[in-house]
Amino acid sequence: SKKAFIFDLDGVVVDTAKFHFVAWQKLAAELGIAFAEAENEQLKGVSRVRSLEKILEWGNKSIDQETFDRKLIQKNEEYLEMVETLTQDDILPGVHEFLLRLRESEQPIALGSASKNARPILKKLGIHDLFDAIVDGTDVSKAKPDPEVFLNACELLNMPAANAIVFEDSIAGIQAANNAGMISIGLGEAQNLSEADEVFESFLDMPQDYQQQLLNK
Ligand code: B16
Ligand code: MG
Repeated sequence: SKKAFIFDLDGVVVDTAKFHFVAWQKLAAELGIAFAEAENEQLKGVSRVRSLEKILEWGNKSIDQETFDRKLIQKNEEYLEMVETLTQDDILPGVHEFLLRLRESEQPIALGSASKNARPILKKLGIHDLFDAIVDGTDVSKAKPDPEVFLNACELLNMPAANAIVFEDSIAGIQAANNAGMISIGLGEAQNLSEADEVFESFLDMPQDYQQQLLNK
């Protein structure tokens, strides 16, 4: 039967976290705040505004609103310069094949991301048109673990939440899917994503019969 297949973007479809890392690290350095991989990890799935708030909290710094806004614009411009270099080769292993398989069996597909840059990124990757619905950071008011982003996606696909399967790499995203009553599938390390219904290191590690099972459910 038909299912709603909902994909997170960063960490599931493409590794843009490495670009966020470079841009945030530069911004943090300008503010005299230490920023390493561990900090970047904690910003996965977190909105742009909330990310800068967190960095300032970690550094015990405060800046005025104007500087805050300017820094965010600067960060995003640098991030987008790196996004410009993306090609189809940057799609994470197994994702493109899985998307094509879903299209072949006429399953509804949506994107559910916190990023405000989701549409241009999907276009750069050449897979924008494989999605029947896109819900991103420009469409929602409540961040993951709030289920808003995934519930909106289901609404656009005209599918009940109980029939949805969410692919996520962040803890907040898995919680958002669980809060929506959807099946949650984690991509990444099992120990980080213990709340997910199932975890795979990548789409390549998802057995063919498991994929088939999802399609038949
Ligand atoms: P932007 P996802 C999230 O994407 C990223 O994981 C997170 O690091 C980023 O801050 C957020 O998007 C906002 O992105 O600055 O492009 O609006 O994992 O929800 O697809
Ligand atoms: Mg993510």
